[in-house]
Amino acid sequence: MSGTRLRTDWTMDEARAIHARPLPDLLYAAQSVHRSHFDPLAIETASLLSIKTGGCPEDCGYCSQSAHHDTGVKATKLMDTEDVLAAARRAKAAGAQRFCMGAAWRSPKDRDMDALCDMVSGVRELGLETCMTLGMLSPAQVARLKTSRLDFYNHNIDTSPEYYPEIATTRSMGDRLETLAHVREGGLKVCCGGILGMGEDEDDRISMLVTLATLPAHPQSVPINLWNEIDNTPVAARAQPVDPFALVRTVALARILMPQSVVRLSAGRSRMSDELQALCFLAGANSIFVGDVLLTTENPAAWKDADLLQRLGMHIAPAAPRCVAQAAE
Ligand code: SAM
Ligand code: DTB
Ligand code: SF4
Repeated sequence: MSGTRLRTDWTMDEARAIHARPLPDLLYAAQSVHRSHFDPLAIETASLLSIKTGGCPEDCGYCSQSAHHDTGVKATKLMDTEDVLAAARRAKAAGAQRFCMGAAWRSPKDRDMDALCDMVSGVRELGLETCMTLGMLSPAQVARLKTSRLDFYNHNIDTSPEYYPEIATTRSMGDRLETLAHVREGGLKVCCGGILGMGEDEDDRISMLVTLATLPAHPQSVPINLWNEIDNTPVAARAQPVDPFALVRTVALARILMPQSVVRLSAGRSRMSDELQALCFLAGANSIFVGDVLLTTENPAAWKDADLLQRLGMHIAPAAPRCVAQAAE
């Protein structure tokens, strides 16, 4: 297996040219890159738990949990650590490899850090990889989470820098990039991707991926979400259906620009056909969320995912699918 040279100097013109290739050529190129870095039959599984739901002060126009939109999602307090650990045990028994804990915050309060660190170390002791997504972090907060053995931090750029001001005003792309720098420099693995279907155009999707692929280091995980429709949000008024082949092209471009990253087909799978998911796997997606719910919206039932992988002759990766080059490090 080879090393495709990792590049962090991709240009928009190069990315546009790859994205515009005839679909069979694009898929062939993406498969070739995928096979030179990963077992093409193995899919990583992550489970998601909302440890603090709703009432978020941010105004992200796509989100059910923003206090700015009347979406019917009830605000809760931070869950007790024991309840989080019980959910993690269930996720492990159901076959998840990574446990991702999400909070509807702009950033965590320092008074919550002890509980968050207990959650991380407890989940880690169960033998699961740990991921959190809590909003913006300071370098000191990153250091505390790292000491508790947090593996990944999820913080999405969500869309292109050009379209970002249309979807959120209480935070900027610059804020997101600053937290990503703290996370990267603090030694946590970065999970960072975005959402399709919020009314962005093709160039926005390409620009989002070029932004990720020209960070100082590629995110180790790249979630590609299809917007899960939430009524009464600003995005509901501007959302456009995504051509299934546009999703496949986005996944393939992510795979080619970031050859060693795990690409997760994230929100929106409940509305994807089996055939579309299979095409996304062929294009280089190699991770999914498992479990009936994401944070506040639905995800396919476990039996459906097991049935799909079995029919495709694919399987859940026995361990998180390390890129061959990373495994050697
Ligand atoms: N509050 C933290 C933050 O914004 O980083 C963490 C939780 S937030 C819900 C995590 C990510 O979920 C967002 O950045 C966005 O990419 C994704 N997301 C939120 N609502 C979504 C939806 N309706 N459909 C698809 N993805 C969504
Ligand atoms: C990511 O990119 N997708 C997940 C995870 N990171 C935190 C969140 C999806 C949320 C979908 C909408 C909801 O369930 O509220
Ligand atoms: Fe809050 Fe995160 Fe939702 Fe934005 S995406 S409103 S920060 S929970």
